[in-house]
Amino acid sequence: MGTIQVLGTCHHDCPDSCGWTATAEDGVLTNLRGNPEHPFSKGELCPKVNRFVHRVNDPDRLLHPMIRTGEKGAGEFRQATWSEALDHIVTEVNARRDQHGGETILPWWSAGTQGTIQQSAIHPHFFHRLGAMEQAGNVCGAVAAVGMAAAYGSTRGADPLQLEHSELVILWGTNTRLTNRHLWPTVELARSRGAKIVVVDPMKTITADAADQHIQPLPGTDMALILAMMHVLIDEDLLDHAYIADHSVGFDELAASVNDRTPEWAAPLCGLDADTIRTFARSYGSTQAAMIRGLVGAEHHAHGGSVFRSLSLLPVLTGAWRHRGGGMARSVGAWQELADVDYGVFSPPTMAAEPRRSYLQPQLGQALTDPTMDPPVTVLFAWSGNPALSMPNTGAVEAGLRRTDLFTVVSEQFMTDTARFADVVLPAAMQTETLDIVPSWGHLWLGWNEPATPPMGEAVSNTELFRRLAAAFDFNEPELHLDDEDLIELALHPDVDRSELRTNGFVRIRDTDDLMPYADGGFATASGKAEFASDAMEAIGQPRVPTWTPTPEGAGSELMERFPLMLTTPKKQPRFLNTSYSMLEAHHSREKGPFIELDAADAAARGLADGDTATAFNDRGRITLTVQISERLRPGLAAIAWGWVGDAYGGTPANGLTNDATTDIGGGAAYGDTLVQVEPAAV
Ligand SMILES: Nc1nc2c(c(=O)[nH]1)N[C@H]1C(S)=C(S)[C@@H](COP(=O)(O)OP(=O)(O)OC[C@H]3O[C@@H](n4cnc5c(=O)[nH]c(N)nc54)[C@H](O)[C@@H]3O)O[C@H]1N2
Ligand SMILES: Nc1nc2c(c(=O)[nH]1)N[C@H]1C(S)=C(S)[C@@H](COP(=O)(O)OP(=O)(O)OC[C@H]3O[C@@H](n4cnc5c(=O)[nH]c(N)nc54)[C@H](O)[C@@H]3O)O[C@H]1N2
Ligand code: SF4
Ligand SMILES: [Mo]
Repeated sequence: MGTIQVLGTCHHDCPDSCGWTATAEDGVLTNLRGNPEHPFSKGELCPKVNRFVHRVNDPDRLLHPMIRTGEKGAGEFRQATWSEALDHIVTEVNARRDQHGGETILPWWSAGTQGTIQQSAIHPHFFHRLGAMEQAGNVCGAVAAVGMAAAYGSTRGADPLQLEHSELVILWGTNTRLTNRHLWPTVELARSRGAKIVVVDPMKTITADAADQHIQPLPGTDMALILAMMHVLIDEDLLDHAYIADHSVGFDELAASVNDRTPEWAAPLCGLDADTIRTFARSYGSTQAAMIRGLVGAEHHAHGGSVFRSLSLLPVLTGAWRHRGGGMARSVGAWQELADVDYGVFSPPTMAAEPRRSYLQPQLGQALTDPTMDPPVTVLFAWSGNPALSMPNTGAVEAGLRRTDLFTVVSEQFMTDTARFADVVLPAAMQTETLDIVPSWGHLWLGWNEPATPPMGEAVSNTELFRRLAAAFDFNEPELHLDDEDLIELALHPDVDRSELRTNGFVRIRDTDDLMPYADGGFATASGKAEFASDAMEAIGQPRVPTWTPTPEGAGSELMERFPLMLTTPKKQPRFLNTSYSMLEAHHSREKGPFIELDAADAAARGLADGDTATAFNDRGRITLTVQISERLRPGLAAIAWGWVGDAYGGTPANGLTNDATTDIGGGAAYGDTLVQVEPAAV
C-alpha cells in the first residue's frame, strides 16, 4: 500500500471545521496536520485534534461488535460477528415492534460527526421504514436558530469573518478563544483597527480576560439586560429611524412594552449596575458597525429562544445591518444549506406529511421513564453521541438505560458511559476512515473528507451501519442502499465545483462573498420585514414582543430558598470536545478537575476553603468533589465543569444536577437554569 496523503476536514461538533492533511502508511494512520491552505484554520488544529492519530490508534478503541453478558451498565460484553449481532438486533427489535408497533423504537443521535452524510443520510429512511419515533429539538443550536428566525424569518445572519470590519465586537455568551479559536485572530484584527471588544458572560472566561470590557450578568437574565438596552436605545433616540420604517414591523408595540424596562428595573435582576447597562446600551447605539456574536451558551436557558430573538432585533433598531461589520453573527449553516448542500434529500418525501410520535432530544430520560408513554419505548438506538453524559438530568437517563425491558443498540468508537448500558455495541469508524463532505457553522467553506485508511477492525461508518441494518431487516428500497459517493452527489448542489472541492479540500460557499444580508432589508418573514412584534410567535403561545418572564428555576425564583446558588456547567475543556476525548488518559490527565468552583464569599459562608470536599445537590442529584475557590465566578454562582467521564465525578456526572426542562422554543435544554445548594461533604 505504501504511503498516501489525503485532504480531510474535521468532523467534530465545533464551528471551525478545520482542514487537514492525513498521512497513512500501509493502511495505518501515521500523521495528521492542519492544511495550511485552508482559508479559515490556516494550518492550525487544536489541542484535541492534534492528537487525533492517537485517538484513531488507541488500544481501547472498539473494533468489533459486542453483545452484553453482564448486568445492564456493568460494561461486560463478549465479542460477536456482525451477522450474529445483526440477527440478535432483528430478533429483539421485531419482537417488540410486533407487540407494540414501530413507535416503540426511539432513535437518539447527536453531532458526534458533523459530516453531511455520516450525520444525516440513510437513518431517516431506515427509521421511517421501521415506523419508529422521530427525534425533535436539539441541545445545540436549534433554540438560537428558531429565536433568530422569529425575528428575521430565517436563520441567515452575518459572516463571522466580517467582524474584521467591526467597531464594536460583542461576544454574547460565547467563549471564542476556546470554542471557536480560529475566529479569535479576526477579533484581534478588529481590535488592532480600533474596535472595542465586549464579552457578556456570567463567567470570567479566557475570552473575557482578553476583552476590553466584561459584563457579567447572572445566568439566564439576558432578557432583562436586552430589554433595558432596547429601552435606552429608544428613550435616548439612538435609533436608525429610516431602517426601522423601511425594514421592520411592530416598532410601536415594542416601544410601548419596553417603556418601563429601565436599566434600574433590569439591574437587580441581572446583578449589574444600572450605569453599566446604560453605558453599554449607549455605546452600542452610537456605534454603526456593531456586531453581536453568539453561539450556544445563552440558549441553554428556559428563555434561550427569546434571547436570540431579542438579540437579533438590536441591530434592526440601530440599523447596524447597513454597515459592513455590523449585525448579528451566529451559525452560518443556513448559507451552506441555501447554496451548496441540500439536507432535504435525506428524508423520505412523505415524512412531513405523515408525522410519527416524536420526543425532544434533550428529554431522552423522560421518554425512557415516563410511565404514561403508550406504547412504551422498548428499543433505543443511540449513535454519534453520549447521552448518559451529555443530556440533562442524568438520573432520568440512567434510570431509562437501566431498564431490563429496554433493548439498547449503541454505535460507538469507545466504551462510553452510554455504550456500557447497551445490549449490542457496534464499532464506529473514524473520520480518517470515511468519505464525506463537511459543512461548517462558523465559516463559509465546505470541506472535503477523503479517507486515509479503511476502517480499522470491523468498524463501519454510519452510512454503512444503516445499510447493514436495512439489509438485516430485509428492507430493500434503493434509498437505503445508496453508496457514499451517490449520497454526496445527491446532496451537493449541481453548481458546486466538485473538482475544486476534492483538489483543494474545500470550496467557498457560492454567492457568499462580502455578505451584507440585510443592508437593504429583505428579511425572510412573510412581510419581508424584521418583526419586533410577531403574529407567528403569538400563534404558538409566545409573547408577541420580547418580554421578560421569570423562570421556575432561575434568578429570583422561590426554589432559591432551598437551592440558593445558580449552577453553570461549562462544557469546554481545551482538550475535550464535549465528552469526546475525556476517557483518553493523555487528555484527561492534562486537564485539572472536575471541581466544585465557588466564589470566595459563597465558600466562606459555608465554611469551605480551597481544597475542601463539598457536595453540590438539588432534587435531581448530589455530586461530591474538591472545592476550588475561583475568581472566574461571581457571588451566587457555582460551576462544575462538564465533559468528564462519570467516574471522575464519583459516579454522578455534572448533568446529574442539571435541569431537563425544555426551552421556550426550539426544543432545547435549560441546562443553565439549575439551582443547587453546596455544603461541606459528610465525613
Ligand atoms: N475546546 C472545546 N471547544 C468546543 C467544544 C468543547 O467541548 N471543547 N464544544 C463545541 C460545541 S458542541 C459548541 S456548541 C460550541 C459552543 O461554544 P460557546 O457557545 O462559545 O460555548 P459554551 O461554553 O457553551 O458557552 C459560552 C459561554 O456562555 C456562558 N453562558 C452561560 N449562561 C449564559 C447566559 O445566561 N447568558 C450569557 N450571556 N452567557 C451565558 C458560559 O459561561 C460560557 O462561557 O463550542 C464548540 N467548541
Ligand atoms: N451540562 C452540560 N451539558 C451539555 C453541554 C453543556 O455545556 N453543559 N453542552 C451540550 C452541547 S452544546 C452539545 S453539542 C452536547 C454534546 O454531546 P454529544 O452530542 O453527546 O457529544 P459527545 O459527548 O462528544 O459524544 C459524541 C460521541 O460520538 C462518538 N462518535 C464520533 N463520531 C462518530 C461516528 O461517526 N459514528 C458514531 N456512531 N459515533 C461517533 C464519539 O466517540 C463520542 O462518544 O452536549 C450538551 N450537553
Ligand atoms: S475540534 Fe474544532 S478547532 Fe479542533 S480541529 Fe476540529 S474543527 Fe478545528
Ligand atoms: Mo454543541
